[in-house]
Formats: sequence, structure tokens, C-alpha cells
Amino acid sequence: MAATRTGRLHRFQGAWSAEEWYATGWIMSGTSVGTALVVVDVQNDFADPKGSLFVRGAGKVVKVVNGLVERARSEGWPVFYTQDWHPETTPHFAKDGGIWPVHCVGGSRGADFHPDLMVEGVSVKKGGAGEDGYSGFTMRDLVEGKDRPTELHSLLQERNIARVVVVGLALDYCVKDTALDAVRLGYQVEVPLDATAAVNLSPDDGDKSIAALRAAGVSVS
Ligand code: VGL
Ligand code: ZN
Repeated sequence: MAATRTGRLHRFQGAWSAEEWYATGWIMSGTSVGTALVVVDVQNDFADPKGSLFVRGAGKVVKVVNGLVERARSEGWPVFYTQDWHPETTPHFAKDGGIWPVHCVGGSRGADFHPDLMVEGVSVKKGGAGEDGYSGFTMRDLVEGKDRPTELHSLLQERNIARVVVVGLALDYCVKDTALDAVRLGYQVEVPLDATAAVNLSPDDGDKSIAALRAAGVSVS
């Protein structure tokens, strides 16, 4: 039974070797250790060319992510989403001392999912109380000056997830920090590069992010 299942999955993504499947526990136990797809911040302000912080390449990302959502559906993987969700005033924004144009203000059109994105799962909104940071797992409370968890880790734990595939926007900020936090929390982490794109404030930010992810043990393919 396990062999049949593995064979089917193997055809889906030829890049996964038998050793990797052993590592997941599929072949050893015949049961899934649980994979989840985590779709980071595919919101209008990042993914719509008219968005205030449009990430070049985001249009293709939406299509590739939708293909992964379909794959997740066929594999029975849960899909979780994150949304950047800022108040109107936050030190994240350049007008308030940060570096970013105003974007993803909670409840605004810019904070909505891109209309073409397939949304089939729970969304974790980050930053709504003015916290800073990029990861889907943690937010920095600026008053207390320390990191606080979002609900993402406990949602994954409830579903017995051991492996996360992190995709979406943007590679050099929220995807990177979400993937690094996932490693820190003990997940096996994959970032398929065709399902993400970088802001590239500096032209090599995307490449530096890939190096940092690989150094942390993320499988970047
Ligand atoms: C992001 C910049 C500012 C992201 C969020 O989702 O990667 N980037 N806020
Ligand atoms: Zn933001």
C-alpha cells in the first residue's frame, strides 16, 4: 500500500528521491508524517501590478501556487495562508519611520488575496495589532520588544504536520523568514523557487535569500 502511494507521489514530483521519502517516514511506516502547503502573502498589494508593493513575477507565482493548491487537494495536504495585515500607522511603513510604502492595510483591497488565487484553507493574519516582522510564525511586539507566535505553528501541530512547502511572496522577506522559522520550529522545509518571487530592493536579495535558506537546511529547488 505504501509503495503504491509513494509511486504515485513520486510521479508527481520526480525530484524527490527514495531517500527523501524514507526521511519523511512514508516508506518506513506506510503513513504520512504530514505535509502542509503554506501560501505566504499572495495579496493584491504584492501580486497585482497596480498594488503598492508589486513584486515582479508575481503573476506567474499565482499560477504556480494554484497548481500546488490543486496538488495539495489531491494529496490531502492541508493548505494554510498568511496575510500581511497592517494598521494604517506602523513603523513598518516609510511614512512612520520604516522602509515600505503603505501596503496591506487590514481590511483594504490591497490586503485581500489576489482574485485569481485559489483559497482553500485557513488564513493567518499577521501584524494587525501593529506588530512588526515578516514571518508567518512570529510577530515582534513593538511595545514589549519581543516576538510572539501567531497561530500558524499550533494549526500545523493540530494536523500533525512535519513537512511544510512554503510558497508565495516575497522570497526575500516573508517567504524567507517563514521558512527559516519553520526550520527553527523543527519542520522539514521546502521552497520551490518557481512558486515565489523576490522584491529585490538590492538586485541580489533573492540570491542571498536562497543561500540563507540552504544554509539553514531548507530544500530550495
Ligand atoms: C512583505 C515587505 C513588507 C512580504 C511584507 O510579504 O514579503 N514584504 N511586508
Ligand atoms: Zn508588510
